[in-house]
Amino acid sequence: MSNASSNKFYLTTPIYYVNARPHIGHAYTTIVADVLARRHRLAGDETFFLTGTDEHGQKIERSAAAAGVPPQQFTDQVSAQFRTLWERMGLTYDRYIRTTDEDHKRGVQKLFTTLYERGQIYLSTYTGAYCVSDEAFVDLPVGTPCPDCGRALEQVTEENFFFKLSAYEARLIDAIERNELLIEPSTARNEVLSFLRGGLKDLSISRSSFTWGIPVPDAVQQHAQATQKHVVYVWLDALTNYMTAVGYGSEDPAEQAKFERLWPADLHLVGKEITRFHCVYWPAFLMAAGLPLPRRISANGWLLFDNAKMSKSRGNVVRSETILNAFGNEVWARQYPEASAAERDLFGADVLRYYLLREIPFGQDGSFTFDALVTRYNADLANGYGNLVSRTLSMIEKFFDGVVPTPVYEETAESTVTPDGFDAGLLGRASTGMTSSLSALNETDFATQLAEIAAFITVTDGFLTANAPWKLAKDPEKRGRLATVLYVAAEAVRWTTAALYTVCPFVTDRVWQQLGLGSIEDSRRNGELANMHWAGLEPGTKLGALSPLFPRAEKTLADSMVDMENEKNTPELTPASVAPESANTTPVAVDAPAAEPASPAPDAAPAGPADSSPEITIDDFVKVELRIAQVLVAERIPKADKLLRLEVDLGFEKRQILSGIAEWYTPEELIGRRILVITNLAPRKMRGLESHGMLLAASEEGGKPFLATVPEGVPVGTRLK
Ligand code: ME8
Repeated sequence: MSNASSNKFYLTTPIYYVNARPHIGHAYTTIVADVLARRHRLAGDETFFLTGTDEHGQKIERSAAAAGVPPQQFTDQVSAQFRTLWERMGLTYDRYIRTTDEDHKRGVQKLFTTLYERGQIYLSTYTGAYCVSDEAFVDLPVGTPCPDCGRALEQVTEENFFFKLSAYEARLIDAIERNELLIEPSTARNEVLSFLRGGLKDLSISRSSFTWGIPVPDAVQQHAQATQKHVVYVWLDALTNYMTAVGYGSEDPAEQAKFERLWPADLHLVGKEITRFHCVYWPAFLMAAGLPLPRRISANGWLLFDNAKMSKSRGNVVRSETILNAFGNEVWARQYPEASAAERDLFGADVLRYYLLREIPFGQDGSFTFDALVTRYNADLANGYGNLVSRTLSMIEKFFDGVVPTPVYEETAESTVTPDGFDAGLLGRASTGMTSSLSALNETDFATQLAEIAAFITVTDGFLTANAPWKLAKDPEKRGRLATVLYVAAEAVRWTTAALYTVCPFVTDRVWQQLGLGSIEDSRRNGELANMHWAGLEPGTKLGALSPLFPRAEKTLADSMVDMENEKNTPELTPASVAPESANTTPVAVDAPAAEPASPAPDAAPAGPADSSPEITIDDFVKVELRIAQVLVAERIPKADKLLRLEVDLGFEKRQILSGIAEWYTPEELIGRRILVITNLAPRKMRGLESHGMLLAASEEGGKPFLATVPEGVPVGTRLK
């Protein structure tokens, strides 16, 4: 392990959109940042870890409108959900920035003015396509699906300020090729380079058709003779958070000094879908403003659930809260019923942290499953680490009254417990695998590092089994060897614990206390963790009170987590309230071209004769996700007489749905109407357009479908069960 250094290390996560609540995809990047921040602190670096929320733009404005609250109130609520969750999880960020913070707004205005004054911005008119979901201008025809997210591109014709992005192509390529701007993994770097080689167009960096954003400074608007009021393009606003969070734009000398010290950022952690914004736009803005570029941008892959990217738009998300609650309440609190809520959460957070980093090779996509989470917990933490800790420490308790024994080296040639014998095995591994795990500050290959630790645990277990201390204890002649075996095992536990500290800060602290070493945070602060050397454990150390650390998780825990996820979506409606308008008809999902009958909710079945649908269980029914939606856009599709293209708002996102109701409903009567939608059908393409969902209606064979009605006052997005 390298000695304490005095470098600074400034790292960031993306700032998350507040149009929906956090899920474990957001937690993933933030956990990686937390692990790296802890490592740098451990090494003595002046570490600054930034996270926060991205709160402006059309998408957020629309979500707030759909929720029926003013945007500021809406963003306050959702931003607080992210922050509360990060606190429950014990994430050690140094600042939680919100793009609605005053100092951020000032900094963005300063950057905009600087770019304008340096001749990097001009006023013009943009006509073309915009993807509201990605908040991105797209060079494709309006109405076609966005190449990134598949949602329909919208028409925008606006007076905009433009940034001279096209002037930066060669300079960006150069910076990346010379590794002045490091991009990882190489797949992301190659993609960015090929995007750049394809040529760059100037970029619109203001919007004038809505108001929820940071105003372009008046002086700039006047000087440019803008005819509209402009707000700063949300990505320019958002990216600038990395500087405003550490003092850019402040008049306060202390803040200015902070910026001088911390900028440029050493690492931007991002998900792979936003590398272009970070590796093309962001460095170009900085070059244009004469500011240093971030040193490194590292893209994580996607967490997949049911083989698709976990995302709020697909609705296939898993909440971190489910894992905290399940492991906190059903595993930790079963062992420790008195445990505080904070302790339960931190235990659950450790399990999630370990699982995500161990299971998914960083940079690649990886599937999340509840079964794998439980299996991994039981295998690596309960049986592996937990078992090693408990068998080692309880034998020291039993055979040496809870005091770490003094090793005695025996010289017999056949003994496994000679200095040569065990040093070559355990110490050798400790000083290679474990040391690399502890000191690899810039390494993000967490899965390999954790596999090395798991391998070390296996070797130590094998060492204990081979030397059978419980047998040695029966022979007073073997007291010296017993002391040696248990000392070596305890030292191995200490190393393992130090190596796991950044990934599992809560449980490693407990082990540290049981080893008699006090708080692991104190050991981190006083440099002990950064200066590990073999045989550093003092013989004579009195162990702390022993108690189990990783109660086994039952296999059924995976099912309870699935149930918890479903309960999160508990409807605020009773099934009866969704009864169709016409009582003697069967509810059907109206889709195009052929409508497939959907099974009715058991309690909501109409009074008419039972139809021939096979009986289903409640488990079958809960698989269908029904939600209240509001129609935002409805239009006919050329050359498709029966089809309407709808854009509906689900509260947490907008969807495009094609529906075969054009013969019965005009677009005008649908716009603004609240309807019921089946939201978890896999998307499919019709007439080259994606349809993602079905409308629920009642209809007799071949007759007019009556769209199911929704009671007033129930928010858009509410789920029905
Ligand atoms: O893009 N797998 O915000 P966002 C892995 N506001 N990581 C995931 C993930 C998944 N399934 N889902 C989300 C934005 N993430 C902008 C960023 S930065 C100046 C502005 C993580 O709420 C991942 O880090 O859509 C991804 O890039 C980020 O959350 C996107 O969060």
